[in-house]
Amino acid sequence: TQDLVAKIKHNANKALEHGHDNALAPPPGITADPPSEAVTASTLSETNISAKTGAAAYPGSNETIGTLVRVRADASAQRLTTNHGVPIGDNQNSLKAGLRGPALLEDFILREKVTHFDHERIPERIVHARGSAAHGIFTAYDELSEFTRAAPFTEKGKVTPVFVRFSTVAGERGSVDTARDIRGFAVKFYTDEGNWDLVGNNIPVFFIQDAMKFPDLVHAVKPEPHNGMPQAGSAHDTFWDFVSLMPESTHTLMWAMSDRGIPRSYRMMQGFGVHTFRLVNAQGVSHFVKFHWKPLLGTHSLVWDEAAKIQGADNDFHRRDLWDAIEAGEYPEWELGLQIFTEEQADGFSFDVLDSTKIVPEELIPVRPVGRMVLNRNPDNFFAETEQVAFCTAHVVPGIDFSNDPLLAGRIHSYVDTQISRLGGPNFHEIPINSPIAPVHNNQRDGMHRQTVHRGKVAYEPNSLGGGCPFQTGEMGFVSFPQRVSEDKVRGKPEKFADHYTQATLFWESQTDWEKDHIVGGFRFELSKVTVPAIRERMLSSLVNVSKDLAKEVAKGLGLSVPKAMPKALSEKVDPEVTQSPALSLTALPGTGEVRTRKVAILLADGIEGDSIARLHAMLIKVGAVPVLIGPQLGAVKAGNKQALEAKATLENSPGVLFDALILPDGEAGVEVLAAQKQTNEFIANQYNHGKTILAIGASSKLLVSAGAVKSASGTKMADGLFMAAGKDLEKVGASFIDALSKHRHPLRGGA
Ligand code: HDE
Repeated sequence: TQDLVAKIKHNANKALEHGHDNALAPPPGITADPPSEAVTASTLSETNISAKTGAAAYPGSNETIGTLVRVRADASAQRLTTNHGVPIGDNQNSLKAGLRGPALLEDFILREKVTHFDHERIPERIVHARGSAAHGIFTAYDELSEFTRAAPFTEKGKVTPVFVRFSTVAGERGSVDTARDIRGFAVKFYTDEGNWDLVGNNIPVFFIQDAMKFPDLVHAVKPEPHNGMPQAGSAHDTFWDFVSLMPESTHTLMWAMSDRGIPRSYRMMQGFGVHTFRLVNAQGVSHFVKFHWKPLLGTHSLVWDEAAKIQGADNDFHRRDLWDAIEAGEYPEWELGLQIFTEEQADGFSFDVLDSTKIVPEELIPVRPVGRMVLNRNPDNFFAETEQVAFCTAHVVPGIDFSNDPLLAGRIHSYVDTQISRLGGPNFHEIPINSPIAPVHNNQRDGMHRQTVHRGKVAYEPNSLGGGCPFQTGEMGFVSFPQRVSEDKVRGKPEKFADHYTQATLFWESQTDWEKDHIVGGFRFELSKVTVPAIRERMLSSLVNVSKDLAKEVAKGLGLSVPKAMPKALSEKVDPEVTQSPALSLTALPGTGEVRTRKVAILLADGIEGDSIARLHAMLIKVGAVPVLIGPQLGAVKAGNKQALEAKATLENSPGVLFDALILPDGEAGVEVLAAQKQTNEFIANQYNHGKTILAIGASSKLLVSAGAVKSASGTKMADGLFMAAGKDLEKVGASFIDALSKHRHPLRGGA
C-alpha cells in the first residue's frame, strides 16, 4: 500500500492546488516531523491516523494541522482558474456582444464568480455568533486511570490537539467584543478515540435549569424582535422581564453583572464545563466531575466605562488581543482542574449537582489540576475554521459521560441539530476543522456534500460480504454508564432546584467591597435602561432575597425605595455548607503575576527627554510587556537621544482605554506639545479613572494635574498605582511601575 499511496499521492494538477512543496514543512530550524505523506494524500475519514496525537507540536504549529493540510491552499505563483480548474484569461471584463453590447448568458466565468459570491454567507450561530478561535495542545500532567479512561488522560505527558473558540452570547456575528455578556469557552479535543467537545462558559453557572426554557431565555436577551435593538446587550426590557420572572436566574445574574461579564481578554478568563459530568474508568466505575479552566495570566476584567469606550475605539478588542498574542509567540495557557466527587457525596450536599444554577464550592471539593492547554497557532482562515467549527455537547469519548442535568440533556440534542441547518447538512463532520483525527468508519452514507468515497458494496450491518466490518467494539468502545432508573415519567423538578438564592448570596458575600460596588453598578446600568417600572421593581424585590444591602444600593440608582422581598419558591431555610468562598472573588485569581503582553502606552512629542523613555522601554521589553509609542502624529520624534524614537500610533487613533498602563515623558518642551493636544487630558483621565498604572517622569507630572489625577505636581501622597519620578531614580521607579502593572488594576482609585 505504501507504493500505491506514493503513486496516487497527487494528481499532478491537484498538487499545485496545495501550494509550494515547502508550504507543508515546519518553519526552518524546527525538527518535528511535518504530517506524513500518507495523511496528506488520504481521504478524510479513512487515514486520518492517530499518529498525530502523542507528539509535541513544533512552536507555532501543532498536530491538528494533519487533517487540515489536505485542504490548505496557497495561490502564490499560481494561475487564476475557475472552480473547475479552467485557466481564466480576463478577470476584469464580462463577455459582451460588442463593446457596448449586452452581456451574454454564455459567460460561465462571470456567472460562476457571481453565483458563488451570492451564496458565500451561511447562517450565523443562533447564540455565540461572535467569536474567535485558535489551535493548540492539551498536555496531561498525569495518567488518571483511577477515574477515567478518556484518551487525553491515559498517560502522563500525553499531548492532545485542541481547537478552542471563545465567544460572546447575545450579539450578532459582527457585534462588539466588550459587551457585558457571558463568554463561551468551547474546546474541541481531537483525541485518538474521537472528538471530545467541552463546550463551556467563563461563568460556572447558567440562567436556567431546564433546556425547556432555553429558547425563551434567548428570545428575551436577543435584540427585541420588533425593532432589532439593542445589539449585544442585556440592558433592555425583554431580558429583565424574563429573568425577573425566573428567580432561578438570579445566581447567574450576579456573575454576569459582576466584572466577570466584561473580561479584559479571552486569555484572561476562566472556563467552566458548568454541568456535572461523569468520569468513568476502565472498570466502569463512575465519579461526578466539574471542569475548570484557569488562565495562567490570571482572571482579569475591564470596568464598565472602559468596556463601553473600547467598543468605539476597537470593535475587535478581544479578537485582536488573542490574535496578536499568538502571532507574537505569547501563547496563552490554561490549567485544567477537576472537582471529582462521588454520587454519595453529592447526595449529601445542600444543593443538587444536577442543577446548573449551582456551583460546588471549592471548600467542599477542591479543584485538582490535571493538565495544561496552550494555544499556539492562529487559524489560516476565519471562515473555514472559526466559523465552520461545530461544537456539540454530544461529542464525548469513552471515559466521559453525562449526568442527568436536564439542561445538559437538551444540549445533547441542540448542538448537532443546529449544525445541520447552519452548515447545510448531516456531513458537517467532514468539514476539515470538524473531522476527527481518529479514523471514521460506519455505514452512514450520502447526504449533501459527502466527501468520503466509500468503497465496496456493503453499507449495512450485520453483513458477511464485508467480513462483518466495520465491527462493534463492545466494552472497548463507548458504553453509556448504566445508571439505575426506576421512577414515574413526570414533568417537574427535584426539590432542591427550588432554592434560587442561597448561592447568589454566597457569591455576593464572597466579593470584596469594590467588586460589590461593580455588581451594584452593573445592575443599576442595566435596570435603568429598562423602560417599564414594574420590571425594575420586580427585579429589585428578587434582589432583596440575595442581600438587603445589594437591593438598597441598586434601588438608590433607580430612584426607588427597597420593595418587599419576592416570595421564595422554597419556604424552608437552606443550611449551606459555606457562606463565603474566597475562590469566588477575582482577587483569588491573580495568575502568575507576570506582566507579559500587557500594553503600556508611552506618550511622545518633539522635545521630550528621550533617554529615560528608552531606558523604561528596554525594561518593559525585558519583562515581556508591550510598550507602544504614541505621538501627536506617526513617525520619529525629536527627543535628544541617539536612537530615534518613533511613534507607531497616534493620540487620534489609539485612545487610552486600549492600554493597560501609561508612561508620560520628561522634557518641558515635549510636555507642552502634549498638553496642547486635545486628546491628552482624556487619555490620562481615562487611564486614571479606570485604575490603570501610571508613571509620570519629571515635567509631565503637570499633565497629571490637568487631567485631575493629582492635586499638585509636587504632591507626595500618591494614589495606588500612580508614580511620579525624577529622571535619576528611574530604575527603581520602573521596577515599582512593573510591579504595580502586575496587579492589573488599582480598583480603590478614581472611578475604577
Ligand atoms: Fe449553548 N448553544 N445552549 N450553552 N453554547 C450553542 O450551538 C444550547 C449552554 C455554548 O463556539 C448553539 O453551534 C441549549 C450552556 C457555547 O461554536 C446551540 C442550551 C453553556 C456555544 C446552543 C445551551 C453553553 C454555544 C448555537 C440549554 C455553557 C458556542 C450554535 C439547554 C456550559 C460554541 C451552536 C461555539 C452554542 C444550544 C446552554 C455554551 C443553539 C439548547 C449551559 C460556548 O446549539
